[in-house]
Amino acid sequence: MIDLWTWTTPNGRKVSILLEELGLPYRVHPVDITQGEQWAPAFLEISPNNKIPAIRDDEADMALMESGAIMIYLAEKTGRFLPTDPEGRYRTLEWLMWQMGGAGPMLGQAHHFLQFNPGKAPYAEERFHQEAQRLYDVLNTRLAGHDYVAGDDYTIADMAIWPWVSRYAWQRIDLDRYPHVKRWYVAIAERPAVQRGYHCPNKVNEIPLP
Ligand SMILES: N[C@@H](CCC(=O)N[C@@H](CS)C(=O)NCC(=O)O)C(=O)O
Repeated sequence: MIDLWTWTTPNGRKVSILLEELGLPYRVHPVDITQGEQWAPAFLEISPNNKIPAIRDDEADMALMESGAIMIYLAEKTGRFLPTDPEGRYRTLEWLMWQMGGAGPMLGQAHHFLQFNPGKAPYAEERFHQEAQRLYDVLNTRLAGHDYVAGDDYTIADMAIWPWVSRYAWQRIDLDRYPHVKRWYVAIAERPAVQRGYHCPNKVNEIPLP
């Protein structure tokens, strides 16, 4: 059995979507990060960086934090959603790292300044809005020539990026300006496993659709 500590955020949803796609049984432990539950000593034992998501896999006696590492772990455990041929494998890891090191942190800052603190820091609003648009341009160009970010197959890289794109409204992004991203986003939103994983640990809103 896998235990998942999570909350209704893009980083949390990446892992619940993957667990749903894999059909693995898992127990959910909600960590309400708006109430400081990420600082509880028991949670810090599993996630020393005080952030969700984190998992524990009893079968392997393995606890992990960091969504990218968790996704690689689950994909390798099951042999799914991380191709084994070099082109597929490294293209998947490349786009997973793009999300972890670029899209996630930058779009997170866009949420902070554009959605939650508008008017307080015009420079930061402009900087992170421009960076958001640049990232959507990069993704749109990639998806112009491929069904999914790593190529022909749906992989953990798509599952990592998609929940961040689902917050396009918070980022002041008009998906009509990125038609390939829009096509990819809507197709993934239609997957039943994505819909179940999105509403973990609870339902706060419908999946946004353009
Ligand atoms: N690089 C980490 C980032 C995780 C992260 O930023 N989690 C946020 C929610 S999306 C969190 O737990 N924030 C609580 C806090 O910062 O105290 C990952 O991908 O797992």
